[in-house]
Parts: sequence; C-alpha cells; structure tokens
Amino acid sequence: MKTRRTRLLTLLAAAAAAFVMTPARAQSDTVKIGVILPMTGAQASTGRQLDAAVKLWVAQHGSKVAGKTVEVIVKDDQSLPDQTRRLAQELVVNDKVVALAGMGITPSAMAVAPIATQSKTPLVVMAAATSSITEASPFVVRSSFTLPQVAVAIAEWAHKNNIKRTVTLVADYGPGFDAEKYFAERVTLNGGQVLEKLRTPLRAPDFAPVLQKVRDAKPEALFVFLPSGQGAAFMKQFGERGLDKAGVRLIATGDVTDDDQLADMGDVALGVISSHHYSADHPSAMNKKFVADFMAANKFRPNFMAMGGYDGMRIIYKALEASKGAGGEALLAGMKGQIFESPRGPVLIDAQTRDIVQDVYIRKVEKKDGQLWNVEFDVIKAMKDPGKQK
Ligand code: VNL
Repeated sequence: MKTRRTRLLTLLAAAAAAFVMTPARAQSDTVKIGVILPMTGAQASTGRQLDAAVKLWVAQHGSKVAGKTVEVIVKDDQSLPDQTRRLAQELVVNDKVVALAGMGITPSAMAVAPIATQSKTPLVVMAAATSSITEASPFVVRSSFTLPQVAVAIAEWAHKNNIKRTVTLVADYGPGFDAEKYFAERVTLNGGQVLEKLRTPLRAPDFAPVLQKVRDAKPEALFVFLPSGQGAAFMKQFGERGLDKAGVRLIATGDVTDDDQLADMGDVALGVISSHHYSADHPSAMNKKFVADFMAANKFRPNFMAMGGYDGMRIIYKALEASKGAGGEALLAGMKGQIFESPRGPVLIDAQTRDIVQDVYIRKVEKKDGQLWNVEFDVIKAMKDPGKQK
C-alpha cells in the first residue's frame, strides 16, 4: 500500500515537474532574432536583398546554435522609422528576442538605438551606413560599411588620377552628409576643389535640375552617393542629359553602380569608377560560392546589402556560440572583435568602436559575357571608419 502510494506520489511529482518544466524549457531552448527590414515601400529592393541573404545563411548553417533552436522573425517597417521603433519594441518586449538586426536606412537604426541601450539588446546594423550610428548605442554592431570609408577611398583615387575640379551630389540625409563631407575633406587636403555641393531628397528625387547645375559648373568629375535602389534612375538621366558626352566623368560610391540594378543600367554605366566594400564579381572562391548559392535560391544577383545581411547573421551565430545562447552583454561581448573571411574579403569587428574594418575596393564597370559587373582593380586594405578617427 505504502509503496503504491509512494509510487503514485512520485509519479504525480514527476508530472507536476514536467508541467512546470515544459514551458520554461521550451523557452530557453529557442533563441529569437528580430530582423526589421524595409520589405515594402521606397527601400523594398534593400529589404528583398537582406531577407534573401538571412534566409541563405540559415539554409546553409541550420537553425541549431549552442544546442538551441534559432528562430528568425522578419518584420517589415516600410523604411518608416516610427514603424521600425514600434516593431523593435514589440520584438524586445513580447517576443523576447536576444538580438535585433536589419535596419535598411539610417533613420531606422537611429530610432532603434535607444531601445537597444535600454533593453541591453545587441543591434546588428546590416545596411545603414552613417558613421555615427555605432555611437548612438553601445549595443550597436555594424556588418555593412560606412560612407566615410568609401568616400575617402574614391577621393584618393581621383587625386591619383589627376582629377582636380569636382562637384558632389548626395542624398539629403545622414549617409549623404557623410559622403559629401569626407569626399570634400580629402579632395581639399589633396589640393583639389569641390565647385558645388548638390543634394537630392531621400524620397522621390528628381535628378534633372541638379544635373543641369552640374553641366553649368563643368567639373572634371561628378562624385555621387545615392542609396541603393536609385542608381538606375540616376544613370538614365545622366546619359539622357548627355553629361558623359559633355566630358563630365562620373565617380561614385558602389551604392550607385549597385549589383542589384547594374544589369538594367545599360552602356552608360560602362567605365564608371566606384569605391565599395563588396562586388558580386569579387574574385575569391568563397564569393564565387556565395554568389552561386544566392542566385540558385533567388534568381537575382546579391548586392552589398545581401553581403551585410549574410555577415550580420554570421556575427550573431558566432556570438551565440560564445555566449551559449545567452543575450545581453554576453552576446555583445561575443560580437566584439570577431575576425573572419567573408565573401567580400577579410573583415574585423573593431572591439572598441563595434564598427567594421574591411578592405575597400576601387572598381570599374565592365562588360563580361554580355553582362555588366563592378570589376575590382585596386584596394585599400583593412580600412577603419575614418569617421571614428576625429
Ligand atoms: C543607407 C546607406 C541606405 C547606403 C542605403 O540604401 C545605402 C543609409 C538604402 O544609411 O540609410 O545604399
């Protein structure tokens, strides 16, 4: 009798333990990553690239990290910063994500930075590229690039190629201000001139009036930064208004000769020199495999946004291994100082600045097998963000 009772009690206790344990264990066995992207709206091409890259990473590396199941939650903010903020809040409070990621444009990253700080949630910025974003929160880590990195690189190229008289044209917000400032500073330092500084709005830009001003100023070169997605429309106008034939050389950040749109640009893009951290044409074995896998899954070419998304996932996965699935400070610590070979080339997450140190390439648009590519021909190795060196 007693034995039966004991046995029954033991069973009940076990059942009770199971009842209590199940939800708790289910929770700690899953780690969630909240990725906020502009899947619709003005920056939808950026969202599409990033989403495809995040999915490719998971398809290649699986959903198990440090014995836990990774669940990636993708949310569409339409590149509206108020939406980004609201979605980040929900992901932290309701879904209890261990990391936030994505951030298609600078205003989105800036809107989420305070939430990262308050909740101690690492925020992996995969796209936005204004230098100061990493200073907006000690929990920001960047897998994309910075505009000062690429603007200084192309200004150096212009100097080496004896281009003295320039005009700048940038999108009228954070990354554009960085591009304009760091390009002009380096040009001036090297004894060149910026004759005019032109800007176009982030939303629905009209390039006709600014291109007329460029024509009137008659520079040797026009330097352009526009966010991903605007390059094809700009190139069309540049060609239609005959600026190439008027002898104005176009130089740009790689956002303009974007791999996502390069095929639609036509021959006006041929010969354009740009600086960037990633070209789908980067000739490493690792990149060839990345591009082949990406194209097999998506039927479109990966651009630099995809690269930021893919490496951002790498940074999160490796940090989760180091923290054994824990979030907060432990996860952040696992992100700082990562050094790895990426399809773009060697990269380092600077432990002090949490920004990315990487090779910046000078490329020329060339036709190979009937298709346009950004062909790398020069490099500045291991470039830190010049925006942090003041
Ligand atoms: C930003 C920078 C966005 C570079 C971009 O494309 C870009 C940004 C949407 O920081 O907002 O190519």
